Amino acid sequence: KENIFSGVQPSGIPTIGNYIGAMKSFVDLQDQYNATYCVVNQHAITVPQDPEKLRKMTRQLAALYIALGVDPKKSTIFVQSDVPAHAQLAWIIQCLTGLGELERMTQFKDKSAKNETVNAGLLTYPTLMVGDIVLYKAKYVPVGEDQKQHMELTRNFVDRFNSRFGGILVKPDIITPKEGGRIMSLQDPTSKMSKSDSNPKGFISLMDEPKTVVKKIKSAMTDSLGQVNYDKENQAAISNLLVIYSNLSGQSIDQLVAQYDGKGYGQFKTDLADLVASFLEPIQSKVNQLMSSSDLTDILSEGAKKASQTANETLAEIEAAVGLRY
Ligand code: AQP
Repeated sequence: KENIFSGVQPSGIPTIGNYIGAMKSFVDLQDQYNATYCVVNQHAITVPQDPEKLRKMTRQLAALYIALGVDPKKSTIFVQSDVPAHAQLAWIIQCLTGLGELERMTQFKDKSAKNETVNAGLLTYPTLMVGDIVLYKAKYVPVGEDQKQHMELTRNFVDRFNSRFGGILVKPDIITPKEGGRIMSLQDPTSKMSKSDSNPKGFISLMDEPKTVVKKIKSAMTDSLGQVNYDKENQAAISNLLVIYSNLSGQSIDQLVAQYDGKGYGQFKTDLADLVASFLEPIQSKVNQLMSSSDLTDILSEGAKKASQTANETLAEIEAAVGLRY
């Protein structure tokens, strides 16, 4: 089986955007591949985090992986800071990456524009991500479209490293969903849905209560055309809602457009809100149950053990190749 790796930052509660763009694939791909899924808490501290919240969100995110269907018997689930090889390798990668390359990353540009103080970690974030992926020799990385640029950087790094130090590393390919690789904000269809959006009406978090889901979907932006259509250019907001509907229901966008022909937005939004709320309900009760049991701690320590083994082997190979073992 080929290896896949991915991770989510505990920088907030994941949104349905994170689910549709990435976490849904975690579940769908785990039978076919040797899967490793990480809670990337070291990435999360590239912007300020409250320690108490970060601790809770780290556990909650791991519980969400499992509640969504990632099976710890099939896949390795662990927390990044439990495996020191990630930070160790990131240092080496930083020393092999040009400053200009990192300064060009759009995520760095966006996030540094939003934050008053910019720390060095926000700039070097992609080198930690490159390390995450290469440590597990991942052939595929299921992520949303916003990660395309970081994935290109990873691929370029692997090429450079392999030609300079010998072909040790695996060059990874991105896996993004056909529809849903970029779910947009409910309040602004030109910006990406983000778990750290300061306006909570822009996103639906996976832990939102049913009545919050209903409120957020009812107040989601639409347009004045009043016709449920898939037209990203002229009806971006309703097209985004259609993508969410289609991903959660398994119905195609064409089917949905036909189903709501002549029905207007009211019925469409009511049905979508019901769908989202009933999708989330069993997931949330599973998360709450896991959070209060010791099983989660056991799963994460078992996961860290397994991940460390692979990660330490790769790190040793890399250190030997660059001359750090003597
Ligand atoms: N809007 C989105 N649509 C589809 N996929 C998305 N992803 C993020 N936003 C969307 C994918 O979710 C995975 C986890 O993301 P992350 O935690 O690494 O951080 P991010 O990409 O920066 O996502 P957010 O939600 O915008 O987080 P914050 O607000 O903390 O920066 C990734 O695979 C990502 O592509």
